[in-house]
Amino acid sequence: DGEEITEISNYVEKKQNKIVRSDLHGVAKGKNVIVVFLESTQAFVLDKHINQEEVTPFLNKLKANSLYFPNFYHQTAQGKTSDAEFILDNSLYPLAGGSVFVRKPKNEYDSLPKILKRSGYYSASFHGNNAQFWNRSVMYEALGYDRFFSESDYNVTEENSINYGLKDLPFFEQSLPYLSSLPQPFYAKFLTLTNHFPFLLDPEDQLISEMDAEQGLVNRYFTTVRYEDEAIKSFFDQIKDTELYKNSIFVLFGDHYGISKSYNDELGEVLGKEITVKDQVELQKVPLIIHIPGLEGRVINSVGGQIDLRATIFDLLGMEEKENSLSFGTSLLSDNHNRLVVFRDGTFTTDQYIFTEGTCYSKKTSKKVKRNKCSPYFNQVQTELNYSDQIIYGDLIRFFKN
Ligand code: GP9
Ligand code: MN
Repeated sequence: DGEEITEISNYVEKKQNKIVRSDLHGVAKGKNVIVVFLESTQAFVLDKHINQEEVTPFLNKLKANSLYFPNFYHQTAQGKTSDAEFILDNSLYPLAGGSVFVRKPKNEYDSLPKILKRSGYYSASFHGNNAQFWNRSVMYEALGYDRFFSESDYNVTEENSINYGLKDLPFFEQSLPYLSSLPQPFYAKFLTLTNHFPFLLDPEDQLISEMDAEQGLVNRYFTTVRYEDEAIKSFFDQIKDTELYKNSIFVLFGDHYGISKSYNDELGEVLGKEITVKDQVELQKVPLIIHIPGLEGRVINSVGGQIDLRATIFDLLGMEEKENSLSFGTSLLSDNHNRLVVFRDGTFTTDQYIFTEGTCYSKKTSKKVKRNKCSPYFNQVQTELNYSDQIIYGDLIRFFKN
């Protein structure tokens, strides 16, 4: 095990040392970190109109006043939301099968809550579903959360819930008093819920008219995203009235896709193009918006994935990923090295190429290109996935002490 750890930590260190500090390093030092998971929200909903109506009017405005990352991908597998949580908190890859939350909750982790705790941060997660779903109540112990506000902490009724639980609007409304009472600085994670398959909505929550395409599910998706957008707007409206606003940064990101590839024909109709194998990878882009009150908006084009979120947050807080743990993310704020986004199935993308299903594609032309454009990355892709698996299956973090 000793050898294994040395090999992995050498790899991680080499990767981390390539990074050059951005001018944004430390701009949010000491601030609260509020992360909002945008359930099943893919990037194509941003700036999208359905029957001349904006699908995400609030997020569109917010991203103009925020750090906005248009080349950001989800990297989840079967563990869906729980994978997104795992990746964010640990900067490791999810497992190829099942959910780490369910399969490895007894491991030792050096997670975001734990690392931030060493800098005096309190941490809490907020979610309107029951505490046992995805084994959260158990896994959150291992991840070091101080408090989990779940279904039993909310007033959940027939009227204010749908599908998996509390609707997003009452969820944020009822969460705010809890949030205001947390010791500061804190890391708070909000998991939204309403925009979840099969995208059900009560008539009063339908704020735009449904599209009239072939598939009801695809039609409904845009209306539940519109509702989610409204809930986030109300959250911001409420928090802006409190002291918390200027003492916090807000990280909003999509946890995974909402429309699976079985609906590609219908989705293609809405997006006005036939969805190719290469497009299928591009559809895994999810929104990433980091709002820092007082900081001017900026588009950051770095190609990256959820595994890079933690390092990016550390960068803003003036901390460094490399001081911490065995992890694979690098800050998205510095775009001056060869960035690579690895997906669980071995698919990967750089700023120029996509490799999927055994074929290399140019992002610019969408055409197939020679394999040697992609082959220089093959090794790194397999190495990272293997190392990550070794860490999880071998419970290696328990041996890694800085
Ligand atoms: C359920 C919520 C949704 O608590 O996290 O889970 P998902 O199906 O998206 O993984
Ligand atoms: Mn989810």
